[in-house]
Amino acid sequence: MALDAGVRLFQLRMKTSETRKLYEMAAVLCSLVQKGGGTFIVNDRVDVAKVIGADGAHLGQEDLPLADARAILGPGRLIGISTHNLAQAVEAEAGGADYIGFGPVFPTATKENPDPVVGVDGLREVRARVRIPVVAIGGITPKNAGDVRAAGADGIAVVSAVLAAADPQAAIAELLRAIEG
Ligand code: TZP
Ligand code: MG
Repeated sequence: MALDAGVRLFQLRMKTSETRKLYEMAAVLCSLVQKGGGTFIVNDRVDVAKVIGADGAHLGQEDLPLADARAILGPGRLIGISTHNLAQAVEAEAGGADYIGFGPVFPTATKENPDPVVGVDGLREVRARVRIPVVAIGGITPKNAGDVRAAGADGIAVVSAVLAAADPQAAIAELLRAIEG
């Protein structure tokens, strides 16, 4: 559904599943997304990303260190790093991250114990200080996505704006309009 609606970058985030269940879900979704021309990233689990042939893995500040993840995955795959302040963003780029997530830009109810809200000003500052793509995350909706794009985000990552929408495809279309327009 999301592929059909125009989403091109997917991250599988399954925080509480058994490894086998995560692995099976990741394998199915990876194949679906890649066949549809999308890019598929696995959150947290470098091992799962590697064995299923995902395009990359996404790591938070409490996950495997970037250099070790790179050693496991090799140079040909993407590694994204979640960052929540300028110092983390600069460090991730220096360490060879392919992109950073940055946020939460706005308050979010999706993440347990989120870091402090960085706001669009925090986003603008980080965008000016790193070269790699910056994917904004946290509380992004069709209403504020235009401001996020205007602050320089290269992409937006959303959970509830799509998953809690009455019409998820319409929500995706609105989000795409907001960042393309
Ligand atoms: N990291 C920072 S905010 C967030 C994560 C995983 C959750 C984003 O979810 P939502 O529903 O789009 O605010
Ligand atoms: Mg993580």
